[in-house]
Amino acid sequence: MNKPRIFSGIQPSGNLHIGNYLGAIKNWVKLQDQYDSIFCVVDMHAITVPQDPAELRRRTIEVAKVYLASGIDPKKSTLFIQSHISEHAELAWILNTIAKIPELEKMTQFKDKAQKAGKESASVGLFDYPILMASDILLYDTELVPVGKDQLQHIELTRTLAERFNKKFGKTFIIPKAFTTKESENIMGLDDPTKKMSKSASSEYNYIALTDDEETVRRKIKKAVTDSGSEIVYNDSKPALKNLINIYSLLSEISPKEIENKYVGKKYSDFKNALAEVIINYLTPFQKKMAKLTDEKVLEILEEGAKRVRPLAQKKLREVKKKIGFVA
Ligand code: ATP
Ligand code: LTN
Repeated sequence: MNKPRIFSGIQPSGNLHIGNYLGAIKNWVKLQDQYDSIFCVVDMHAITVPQDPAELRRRTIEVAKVYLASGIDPKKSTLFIQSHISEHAELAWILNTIAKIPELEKMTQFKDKAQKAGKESASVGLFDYPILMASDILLYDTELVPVGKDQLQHIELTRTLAERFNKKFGKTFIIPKAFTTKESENIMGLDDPTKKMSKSASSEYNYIALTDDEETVRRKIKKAVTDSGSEIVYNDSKPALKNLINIYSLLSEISPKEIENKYVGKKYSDFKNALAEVIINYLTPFQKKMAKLTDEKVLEILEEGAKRVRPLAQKKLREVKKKIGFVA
């Protein structure tokens, strides 16, 4: 029996942080054994907000290195760069014609990012972003899409578009489902526990980047906001501490309850020092693995991945074009 397919991607639009790892990539590593897995570096999504060309190139390769150093195995999973497969953009154009403007207008991510860019300067690409994401997913007969919870609305729209197309033109697309776990719950910003940790945050004190060195990790954790009081407890009345305990727990596989017990009678500073060490213990071997990966090797893996997925994308797009009446 063929394994069911999963597809996911991350934008090369900033420094990847421990939220991206804990919320998304860590799950992918587990899933790749049971699923036919495709992981993409979505550079076409990244350019929906302005990007410096040299930085975009560097970050695209860096995201692929993060996938590999985190444990995505190119023998088990397929990795590629979105812009290497032009069918993504072509299918997006076709899906544009069945999507409705209000469906896109209500997307939370669009509203947030458009507001950040300034309503007048937000690009049409930013508005259309969820359609490109739907194309990524639907081109490959994806059954499950492992993502952080912030992406659920986009996956709901993908399902709506797939159902609408199937109804209008006959069964063509598999209706995908989102796959989230407890771990894909948002890791919050270190400077503001009410907002998710984000690579496009304005302050570097919002996140721990996967490339941060020891000194930076210690400095950022020391500065991380905490709640009033002095006890190390895990509950909703202390959201900043809860977030720090979550990070500790997910990186060390020690439960929040055990962490509470471990720090009874200790100070915030004791807990924070220990948390910095837990993060450093994860990042050090990870960064060593990343440093060993050469650009040439990574590009080879990405090229190989594109070769593997291209025939799948071409077949699906041919089917779509035929169904809508394009002359072959
Ligand atoms: P930006 O804030 O610039 O939009 P991002 O940091 O949210 O970027 P994405 O590329 O949008 O990163 O997300 C990549 C993956 O990481 C997605 O599956 C997303 O759900 C997950 N993710 C992003 N931020 C977090 C977070 N703070 N906690 C958990 N998962 C996250
Ligand atoms: N929108 C996603 C990135 C993304 C994606 C996808 C995720 C683009 N295409 C397809 C899953 C499947 C994000 O910003 N996290």
